[in-house]
This record gives sequence, C-alpha cells and structure tokens, in this order.
Amino acid sequence: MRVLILGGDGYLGWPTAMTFSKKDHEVMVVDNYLRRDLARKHDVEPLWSVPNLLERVRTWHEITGHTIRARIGDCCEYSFLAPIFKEFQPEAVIHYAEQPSAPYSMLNHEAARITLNNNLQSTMNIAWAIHEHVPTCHIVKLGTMGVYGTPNIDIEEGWIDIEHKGRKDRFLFPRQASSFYHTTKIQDTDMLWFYVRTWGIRVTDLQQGPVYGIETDDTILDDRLKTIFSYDEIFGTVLNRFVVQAVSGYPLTVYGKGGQTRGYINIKDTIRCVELAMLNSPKAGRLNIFNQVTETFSVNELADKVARVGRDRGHHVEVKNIKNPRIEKEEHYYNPTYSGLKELGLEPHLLTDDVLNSMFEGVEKYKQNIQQHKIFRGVKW
Ligand code: USQ
Repeated sequence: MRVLILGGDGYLGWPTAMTFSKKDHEVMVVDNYLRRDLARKHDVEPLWSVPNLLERVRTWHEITGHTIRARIGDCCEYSFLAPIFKEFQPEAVIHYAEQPSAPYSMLNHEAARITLNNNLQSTMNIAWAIHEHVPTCHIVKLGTMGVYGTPNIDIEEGWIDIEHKGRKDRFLFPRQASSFYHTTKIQDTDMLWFYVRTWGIRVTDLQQGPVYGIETDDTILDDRLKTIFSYDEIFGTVLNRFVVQAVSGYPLTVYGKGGQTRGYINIKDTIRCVELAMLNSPKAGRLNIFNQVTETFSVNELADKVARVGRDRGHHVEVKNIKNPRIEKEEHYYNPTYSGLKELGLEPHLLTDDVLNSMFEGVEKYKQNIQQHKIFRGVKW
C-alpha cells in the first residue's frame, strides 16, 4: 500500500515507518519536528539523541536497501499538506502528527494554544485533503484511552447502544477526559465522525493507552535507527519513567495513592495494531474505533514490578508516593473492553519480567545521560 505517516519522526512514527517499509509498503513520512523543538525549549530532551529524519531515512536505505520518502513541514499548513496527498495518492494515512503530552497541554496558555491548534488543525487538514484529492484514503488516527476518563461503568470499544424512553440508538461512548490534551482527542473524534457521516470518508480511531518500551525489530538494527525515549515528566510515559528512575536511584514517583488504573501497551504491539487497523479499512462512511491496550495496571502495580526487577538487577530502588500534581481519581473502577484488535490478529507482548529486564538493559547503557532535574518539576493541573 501507499502509506503516508504524519508525525513520522516521533516515538511511534519512526518505528512504524520502518516496519511498513520493510513489509514493502511504499512509505512517506512527514514531520515538522514540533516535539523535538518543544523538548529542547523546555529542557526535556530524550535519554539519547537521534539523527534528524532525513538522516534516519538515509541510514534506513543504507542498511536495508528500502526507501522511505521524507518531507519536513507542518501538517497545519494546508498549502504544504494538500499537495502531498494530491501527488502521493496515499491509500492510508497514519495520523500521529499531534502534540502528545497531557502535562504539556496543562503547562500554560501558550502550551494549551499550541496543543489545540496543532491537534485540531492537522486533523481537519487531513480530512479536507482526502475529501479533495483522494477520497478513498483510509485515515488511521491515533487517539487515546484517556478520552473515556474513568467512568463507573464498563468502557466499550468506542460505541454504546442506548435505550431512552422506549427508543434505541447507537452513540459514541461518553467521553470525559482529564487533561486538555485528551480533550483535543475527543474533539478530533467528533470532527472525524462528522466528516465520516457527511462526506463518507473512512476512518479508524485507535484509542491507545500509555505505551512503554524501547525497541522494535528494526530499531535494533543500528544505533542510528533507535526511536526517541523520553523519561521526563512532560513527554515520558509512566513505565518508561519508572525504569529510568530505578536505574538512576531516583525514588519512583507514584502520584497520590497510586490506584490510578490504565490500559498499557508495548511499543511493538502499537505498531502491529496500527498495521492491523490499516489492513482492515472500514467501508466508506464508517468510523471504526478500537481500544488499543493489552492489559491494565494501577500505578502501584507498575511501581512494584519495576522495584522488584530493579532490585534483582542490583539497583537501589525506592518507591515514593508524592502529592498528585494532576486532578484525577486515585481509586476507581476500570474495566475497558479491548477485544477488537485481538480479533483482527494481534498477539500481545505482555509486561513480563523478561520485557522489563530488556528495558532495564536498554536504559542502563545510557545511565550517564540521565539528568535527574528532568524527572519531576510538578506541572500542576
Ligand atoms: N503517573 C504517576 N507517576 C508518574 C507519571 C505518571 O503516578 O511519574 C500516573 C499518572 O498520574 C496517570 C498514569 O500514571 O494516572 C499514566 O500517566 P502517563 O504520564 O503515563 O500517561 P498520560 O499522561 O495519561 O499520557 C500518556 C501519553 C499520551 C497517551 C496516554 C494514554 O503521553 O499521549 O494518550 O498516555 S491514556 O493515559 O490512556 O490516556
């Protein structure tokens, strides 16, 4: 397939591009380095630096003989994005081109504005470019489990049947996010659902939980092909952060009571899920939604696992409950459905001790790069 990957420089975008390219899809990546720029501006660069996207694409070609085309530019600029759709005629577009951090979106007015403008404008531009230039193209958009919040009922896979005063209909499952970033993802879904109903485009929305992991089959081919790995409070997700904290002797930062439960996923499974979604395009005029997680854990459970494996490896690991900088429930019911992607063929990589040990190995090699001041600064909600 001809696949356009927007946000192709990111934690998920770059490994997705390599996997698809290796499988002989015709891949083009697009990125404007927003995440790199924000990380530099806020002094929260990843654990190791990675070459720029054009260099990575050259290295990929040198090592595998496969070609990934790359364009540097902003998906919020329609005059940049639309011609790419017109010329490349993608059959699928993978939309990762969003500001991905909840804490960043709560930092200040400027950060909220960037999050809102970037996430909604890019999504709207993609819908228009498809409508105008390649109406059969399937949008696979990365959403988030955070759109649902933590309701006191089971979370369905995107949709819910409601009976009201004797009549029945099907609606998007109620959404109530707990950060401004997550709220833009709700707005994305609403916008795309409108265009699906109105223009008959095809969309799959992947509601993903926090991702962990360092490696995929392709990132290990050469150090220059590594994906970024963030451990700071703004761009790092909780499990990746805990492993770095354990290696550097920083007490694991459990927010509040630590009963916050989420669905988690290994980076290898993210890429497989995106591939399965892409290969199973909905019919015109349909919005597919999948919950992209493989198992659920509380923060306390994650901290216990990391502490146990870390101590077995000789690290001195402490766990500390600190005042929660976020407004979120710390004890709650959580029971999401996540069967759709498994029915399409996902075979999950679960969070075993082996997986944790390989994450520790990956981080220990870069221990000298860990800067403890990046770990916690208390971005408050
Ligand atoms: N947490 C801690 N200590 C930490 C960091 C986080 O206790 O040092 C807690 C948070 O309070 C939260 C949970 O761990 O309850 C998950 O936090 P996170 O920072 O790993 O994830 P979050 O901010 O929700 O966002 C991440 C990604 C985002 C994605 C989302 C999926 O950055 O792009 O959409 O995970 S989800 O959480 O399911 O909405």
